[in-house]
Amino acid sequence: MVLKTIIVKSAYSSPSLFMLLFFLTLSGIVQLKGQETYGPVPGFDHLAWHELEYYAFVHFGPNSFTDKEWGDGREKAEIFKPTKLDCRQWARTFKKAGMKGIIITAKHHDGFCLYPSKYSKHTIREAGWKNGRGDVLRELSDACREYGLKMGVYMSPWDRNHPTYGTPEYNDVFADMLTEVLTGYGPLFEVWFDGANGEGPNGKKQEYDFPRFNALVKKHQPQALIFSDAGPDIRWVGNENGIAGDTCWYTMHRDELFPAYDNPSRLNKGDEKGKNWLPAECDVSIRPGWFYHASQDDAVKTPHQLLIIWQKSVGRGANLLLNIPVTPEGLVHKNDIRALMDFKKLRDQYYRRPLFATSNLSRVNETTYEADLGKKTNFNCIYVSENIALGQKVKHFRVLAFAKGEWKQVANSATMGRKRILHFPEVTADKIRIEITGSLASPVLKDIKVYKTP
Ligand code: FUL
Repeated sequence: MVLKTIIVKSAYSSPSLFMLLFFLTLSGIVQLKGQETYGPVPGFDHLAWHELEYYAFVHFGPNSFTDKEWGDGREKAEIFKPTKLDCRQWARTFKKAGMKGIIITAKHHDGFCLYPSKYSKHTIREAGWKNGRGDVLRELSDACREYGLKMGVYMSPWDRNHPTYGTPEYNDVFADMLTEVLTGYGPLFEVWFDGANGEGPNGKKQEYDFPRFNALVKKHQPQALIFSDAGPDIRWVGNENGIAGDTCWYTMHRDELFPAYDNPSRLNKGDEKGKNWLPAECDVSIRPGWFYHASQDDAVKTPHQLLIIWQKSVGRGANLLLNIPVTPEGLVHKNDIRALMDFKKLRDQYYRRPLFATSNLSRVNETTYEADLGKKTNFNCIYVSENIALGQKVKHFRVLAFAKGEWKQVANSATMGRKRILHFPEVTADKIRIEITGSLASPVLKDIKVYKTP
């Protein structure tokens, strides 16, 4: 809401006034002319989350030993016996790959807890690993701290082992298990609730008490964002291929969503009229399965396949959660390491060295921005970004290049968001324009970068 619109020129010459203005602007108390917010806007935690862009998912548990994707909860705990578990190797690898965090399956559908939960008899303690004193979450939390990565947890409410599953008592059990995870391992950036809801050991399904689970997250980890089919903070992108919609709004009506919400195409696109900031996260596995299977060692996605996924997720303004299943030994497999590193090299080759970059675009009019490249430049790719702190406004836009004395369209696109990467046939030009052809409110572009990619 605009309380007051002011322009304080002198603030820029006084550091303390500038800081005050900066704070008031961020907090929405003061808005500069032309910088009005529109619709829902992201808070600090969402803005920080958007900046993460790319982080790892790790599926690990009894399934890694039984060659299954879904354990039925009757697996003997002792099968979980990693001989070389090294969370520092995971963290080192993911850090080098340019990832910003790790989300681990603390508990999958088989109910097995990778930490010694007091509320279950199907945990790493019963596995006897490290004489019953092992705790993968503890090791991962230490490794994340050491390597400066954020940590998140995946918790499956569906539990095919717990005897109370399918009764109201189970919601207490799950709330207690969740509290252990929320209070025992330092700050978490994301809590990932899997919406799957099948039968438990007594053949009954559970009615999950998500409001209670969400409240626990907000109580113990107020900065953590909650992912589930229904948000409340991050939405599923509607597929497990890691692909965001070409049109991708950060907004949706949270009230319309519910666990197991079955409208993938709406989740994929979002809703330009949405009342809530509910951005999409693209989850996908580097292998065909979520868990490790030796038979898939040669089916690791190639760096080029990963690049295409990147362009269709991060390049459309969403976040990419890439799953790397660790081996039964407890390590990231060498084929996955190679793919991650080569993918990083490829990304650097493509997007590390822009030929031109500016956050100081001149405005030709209300809807057209221009940048002078300074010299004739040969390029085939552009990155554009709008200031999402003011809300997401751009519905569609086109890119024009000034070549041979005239403006020529080189690309057009749906929504812009915090990052839009567009590739097009090579062009040589010394000026470019971004023309906003549809916008929910006065658009505010943040920056652009121009590239020549391989
Ligand atoms: C799904 C699960 O059923 C899969 O096993 C996997 O964990 C995937 C990320 O979410 O709902």
